[in-house]
Amino acid sequence: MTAAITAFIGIGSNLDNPRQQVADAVVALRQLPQSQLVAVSPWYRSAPLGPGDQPDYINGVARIDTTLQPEPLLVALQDIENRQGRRRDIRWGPRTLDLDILLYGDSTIASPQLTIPHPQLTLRNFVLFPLCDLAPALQLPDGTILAELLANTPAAGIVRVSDGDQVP
Ligand code: A4P
Ligand code: MG
Repeated sequence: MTAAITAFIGIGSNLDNPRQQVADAVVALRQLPQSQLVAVSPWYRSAPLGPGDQPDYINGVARIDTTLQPEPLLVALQDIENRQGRRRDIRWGPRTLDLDILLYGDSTIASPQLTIPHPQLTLRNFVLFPLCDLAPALQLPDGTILAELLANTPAAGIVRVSDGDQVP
């Protein structure tokens, strides 16, 4: 039997009732094959990073333990995005649901489909805050200590809007 890998999934939405979108995403993540949803961070409201005049985002992070390999995991996440009405037109544009693989165990991956750790992870407070809520002692594959990164990350533009969801 393959040992399960701990992966962290970034969740974001800024269209069509974002609070409901992220709640629906959690329900879908619970049903991922070969995986167990272990924890969901508090939700944060964050100012949009990217083009134009778009609504604020709701962001959070989920921890799963999975025996899916990274590529099938990406396909399963994109399937959830599509089922929640995701359209892909503008890079960094508004979206009903965005699910990014932030970390997959200690793996470092650079393929045409996948870059892990997620390249923007260290630059985005709306990722670092919920990730640190879930895994305060985490080190990135290159040895960076998450808590040190967070200590140097301004909380500008983000507000915590809930406690963590209960995962039975
Ligand atoms: N891809 C490569 N690596 C990964 C990974 N680790 N996880 C590829 C997921 N996908 C990965 O993604 C485009 C391609 O990235 C995928 O086909 C996959 O093969 P996409 O989700 O279709 O397109 P996108 O989301 O427009 O681009 P990207 O680069 O994923 O955008 P980001 O970085 O996800 O940024 N502001 C706030 N406040 N909160 C947000 O959540 N999100 C974005 C989107 C912009 N501004 C935001 C937020
Ligand atoms: Mg994405």
